[in-house]
Amino acid sequence: MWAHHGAPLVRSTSIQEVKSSGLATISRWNPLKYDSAPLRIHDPSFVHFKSYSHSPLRFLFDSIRYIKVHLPTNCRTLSPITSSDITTSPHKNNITMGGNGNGSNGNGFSVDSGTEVQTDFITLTRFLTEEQARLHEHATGDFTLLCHALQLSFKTIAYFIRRASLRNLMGLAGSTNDSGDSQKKLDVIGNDIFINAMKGCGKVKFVVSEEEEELITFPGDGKYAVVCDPIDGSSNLDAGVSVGTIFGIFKLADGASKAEDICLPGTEMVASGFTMYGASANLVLTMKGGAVNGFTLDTALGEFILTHPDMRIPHSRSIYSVNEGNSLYWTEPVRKYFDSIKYPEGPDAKPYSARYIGSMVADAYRTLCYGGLFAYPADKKSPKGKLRILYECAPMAMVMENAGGMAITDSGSRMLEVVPEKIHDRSGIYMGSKGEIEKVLKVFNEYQK
Ligand code: FDP
Repeated sequence: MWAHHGAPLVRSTSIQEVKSSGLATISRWNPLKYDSAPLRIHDPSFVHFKSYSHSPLRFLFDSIRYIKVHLPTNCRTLSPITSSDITTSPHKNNITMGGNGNGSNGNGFSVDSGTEVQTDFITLTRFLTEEQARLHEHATGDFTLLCHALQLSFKTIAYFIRRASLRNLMGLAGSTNDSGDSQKKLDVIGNDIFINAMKGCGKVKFVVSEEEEELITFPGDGKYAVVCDPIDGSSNLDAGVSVGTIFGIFKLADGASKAEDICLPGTEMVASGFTMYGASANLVLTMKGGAVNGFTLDTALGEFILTHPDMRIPHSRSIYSVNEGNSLYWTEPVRKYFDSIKYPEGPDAKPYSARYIGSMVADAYRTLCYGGLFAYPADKKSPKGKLRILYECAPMAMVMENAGGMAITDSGSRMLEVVPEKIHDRSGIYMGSKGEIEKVLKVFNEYQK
C-alpha cells in the first residue's frame, strides 16, 4: 500500500460507490488524516472490494487498522523530507521521521515505533563477531566461519522454500531416506544445500543428516561435527506449513574418525538451534551455557537481524502439543498425564488448550514464545519414540534449557544427557516450560514408586 499526496481522488459518498470504483478515499470515513492530506490506497490486494462486498463495516475497520500500521512511514517516504522532519536519538542511533515526538502523528493518533528508522542494529554476522571477541580471547575464528556457513544454508533453504510452488519444487523426489520416509524434493535440495555449505567452510569434518544414512566425512582438518535435520516437518511442506532446519554443533576430540565418535550426549554440543521458515525466517541460536537469541531474516537486506534477544520461556502455560492420534498406543503414565491436564479436578480447574502443528520447529517455536509443553512420547507402536536424539531432541533440549525450560525423555531423565548408540537413534521427548515438565515428572514418578 502506498499513500499519494495530491493524486486525483475519488470522492466517494457511499461504501457502495467505493466498492464499484475500486479506490478509496479513506479521509471520508476515517477522521485519521496525515498532514491533512487525503489518501488514496493503491494496494490491489487491500482494495479488493469483492472480498468486502458483504461486509462494508469490516472494510472500514480493516482500513483503519491498515492505516494505523502503515501510514506514518509510507506517507512520509513519498513526501519530500525536510530537515525539520528528522531528529536523531543520541542513545539509540536511530532517526525519527516526522511526528511530534510523542508517538502521535499530530492528529492525536498514536503511532507505534514504525516512525523510527533504526540505524544501529545487530546482524547475525555482527553478533557472532562480538561474541567471539567477548567469550574467546584466543579464538581462531573457525566456529564463527562455521556459523557463517550455517547462515548461508538457512538463507538459501528459505529462498527455495519461498519459491517452491513457483519452481515446481513441491511433492516427492521419488526416493526414501534411511527411516523409510518418502523424501520430498525440498528434503533433497535442503540436504544438498546444507552439506555443501558445511563442506565449503572448511571447518567441518563430519555431518550427520537425517537424509543420509551414513556419516558424511570431509577431507581436511575440520574440528567440528554438525548434526542436522535440514528440513524438519517436511511432510507439511506442500500445505505451506512452517518447516525448519534443526542443528547441533560438536567440537571433535582429537582422532575422531568414525560415526561412534560423535554418538555424544547433547551436553557436549558447543551450540545448537533451529530455523523456522514461516511468515518470516526465524533463527533461534544458543551456545553452551549461554542465552537463547532469536533472529529474523530481513529478506531485503539479506541479513538475520537480532529481534528476540535473550529469549526466556514462561515458567508455565496451559498449552499442550502432542499428536493425540497416537493416544491408542500410549502407555499408562503417558495417558494419565495427558488426562490430568485435559480433565483437571477441582472446582476452578480449567483444561489445557491443545496446539499441534505437526512440524516440530513450529511447535517448539510457539512453545518457546508462549510456554507450555511439546511432547512426542514413545508408545507401543514406536517403543523408542519417533524423534532423533542427535539432531532433533538434543538441539531442541539445549535451546529449551538455556531459555529456562526443561527437556526430558520418557523415563524422566534429562534429554541432554542421553547418549545415542547410533547416529540415527530415536527417543521420546517432553520439553517446554519448567513448571509443565515438572508436572509430567510428578506423574511419571508416581508410576516408578
Ligand atoms: P516430519 O516427519 O514431517 O519431518 O521430525 C519429524 C517430524 O516431522 C516433526 O517435525 C514433527 O513434530 C513430527 O515428525 C510429526 O510426526 P507425526 O506426523 O507423527 O505427528
